[in-house]
Amino acid sequence: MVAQPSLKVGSLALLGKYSITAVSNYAVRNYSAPESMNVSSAKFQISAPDLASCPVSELREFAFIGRSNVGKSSLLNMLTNVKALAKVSATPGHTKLINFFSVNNEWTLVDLPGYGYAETNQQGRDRFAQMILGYLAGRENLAGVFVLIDSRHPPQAIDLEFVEWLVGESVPFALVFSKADKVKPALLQKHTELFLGHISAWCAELPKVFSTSLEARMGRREILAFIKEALAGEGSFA
Ligand SMILES: Nc1nc2c(ncn2[C@@H]2O[C@H](COP(=O)(O)OP(=O)(O)O)[C@@H](O)[C@H]2O)c(=O)[nH]1
Ligand SMILES: [Mg+2]
Repeated sequence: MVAQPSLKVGSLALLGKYSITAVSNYAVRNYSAPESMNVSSAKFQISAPDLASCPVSELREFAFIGRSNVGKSSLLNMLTNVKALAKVSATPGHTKLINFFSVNNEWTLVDLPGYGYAETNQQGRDRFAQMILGYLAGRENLAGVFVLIDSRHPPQAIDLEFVEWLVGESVPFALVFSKADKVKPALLQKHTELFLGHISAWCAELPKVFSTSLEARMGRREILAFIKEALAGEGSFA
């Protein structure tokens, strides 16, 4: 039974609900694990327009999502070492679909369309929300979702709204603060803490937090190690 998404991602109705002045002092610890994972292959499998069309699979899935321009394609390239991966995902026609990639023939990477898209009409917005939220709430082999957040900005309503929905649906998630090279460490820390401060109101346990940057391939090892751990039945995506 697929839970009906209750939230319209992309709706700006909740803008203003989240004040960014509520600073909480959460200890921000970047997840780190000694053992990472070799990515030996990453192959495009299929695109699906909705949950019902997703391929039947027993392999565990790890989904990636974030607003357009947050650095998702760059991160997927970095994680898999396959440039064509993001190319497929960015091909017109694929950008609004759920894209599946098989990694090491062992797990599945899922590239979800960005939320907050400027859909032209309500019908488009509804279809879009239905696709993403339907997948996230209803996909049985989904291990968890990595939510990309642009490090340069204080918490944005659309990201908070999305995370609040994930918590409400009990979808395991981790946060990935992207473009970390674009901000000073203190500001990265501040933006991360502000974000965690907001979501701590809804989460019993705070999610894993990663910081990534194309420079020096920062965050790659940690994210792959986290996935490896989940595949071994450990950690918050187990
Ligand atoms: N400085 C910096 N720029 C980045 C990083 N990741 C992505 N970008 C840039 O941000 C822009 C959007 O990246 P892209 O991966 O296409 O974002 P997407 O729309 O979320 O797939 C591109 O110009 C990238 O080169 C990063 O870690 N550091
Ligand atoms: Mg992209």
